[in-house]
Amino acid sequence: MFCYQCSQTARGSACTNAGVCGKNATVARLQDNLIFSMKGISAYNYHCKELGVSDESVDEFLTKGLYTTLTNVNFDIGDLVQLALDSGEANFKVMKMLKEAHIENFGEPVPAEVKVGAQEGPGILVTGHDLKALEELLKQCEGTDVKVYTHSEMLPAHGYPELAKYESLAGQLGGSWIDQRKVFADYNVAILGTTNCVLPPKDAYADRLFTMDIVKIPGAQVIEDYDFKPLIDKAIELGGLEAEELSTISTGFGLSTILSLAPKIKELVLEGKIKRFFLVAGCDSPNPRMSYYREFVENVPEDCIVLTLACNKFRFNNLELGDIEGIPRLLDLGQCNDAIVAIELAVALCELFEMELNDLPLTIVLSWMEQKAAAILWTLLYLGKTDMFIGPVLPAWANDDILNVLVENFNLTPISTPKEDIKKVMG
Ligand code: SF4
Ligand code: SF3
Repeated sequence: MFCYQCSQTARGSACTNAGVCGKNATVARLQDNLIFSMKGISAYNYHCKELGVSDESVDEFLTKGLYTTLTNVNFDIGDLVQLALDSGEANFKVMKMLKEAHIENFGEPVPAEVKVGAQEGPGILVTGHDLKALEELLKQCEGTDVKVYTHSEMLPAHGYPELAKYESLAGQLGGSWIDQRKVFADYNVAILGTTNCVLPPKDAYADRLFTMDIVKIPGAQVIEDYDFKPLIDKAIELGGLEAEELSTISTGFGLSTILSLAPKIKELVLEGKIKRFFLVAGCDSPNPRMSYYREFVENVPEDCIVLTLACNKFRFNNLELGDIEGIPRLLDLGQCNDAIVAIELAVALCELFEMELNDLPLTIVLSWMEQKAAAILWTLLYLGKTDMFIGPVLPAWANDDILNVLVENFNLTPISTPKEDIKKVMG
């Protein structure tokens, strides 16, 4: 444990073995876990509020959860596990609310083939999750020849009809957040960071990096009140990119699109032509073990479908997986907050096959990096999903006591090797 939140803290520096107040290590870690999960919920809740929607019960949960972690309030090992599951419920509500707000504002996503690579002319590269920011920027780029490119978690924007309608939305540059220092340096464009996972800039692009609103990074200029003029002016001042050879990647598989395929999917499952669905999803990180996820997808049997969301998709979304009688074998459902789409899809599959969630031929293989992934993990646990794989490393705040609970109650399994894990699942 590591706690230095009150003046009683050991040696005036930190309680690391046990709290002077009586808090034990497992309680401290469960409190940390709760705070991490609430940070994730707050990120999504913030975007909901930007789009004008809120849910009193989510706000109440955040207040209660934070109060619980105050000094000498709650040392119960059972209560804090329940609160973690409650955080999963609050995150379920907030992801659902955000999805509905996205659909209300930008339409429901439809499959899109996105051009990857530079096109001729001045450009702006937008990274992060904030679709409202992207929409405002696209509006303000109208009448200019500036091309707007997405990066990392902004890729799914191309699937939303009310964003894709803007001519300036040109394509995608780079992959997940981890390549930003190279991609931002390589392309001479103005850059906008809308949410988390923006790194302090390298000199090569510091003068053309902008953030906005709550996102502030040393060395970057801040856009206020959605006034993107300084960003657009910078893009024009920088001059044009040279066109390079383009490739494409697909995104935008919304719930309605997939449900329209439900009769065909049912037929293929009953005929044994689709054996299993894998949701391979989560964060990307520079950990060398992240190569697991590409290798996993490469080795998924040909009679299985891979669903994905969030930024670990860039590990494998350039693979050509083909289709099973017209059903694409790789379906990108969107951003990390679109985990709600995967959940709604799982519920629909339960109805389609008249099965319980854990009896579905669906295996979830997660990677986590930051606190939104922690909130999503707790959502899946709150829904009772068992037998999930998690990597590339186990959460450091979970000690043996906490891991035992997760293993015994949910059979949450650390990733091993792709081939061994696939064998375990497929039998
Ligand atoms: Fe130590 Fe307890 Fe104070 Fe934390 S709250 S610093 S564990 S005495
Ligand atoms: Fe990625 Fe940060 Fe987690 Fe939104 S952008 S999934 S890491």
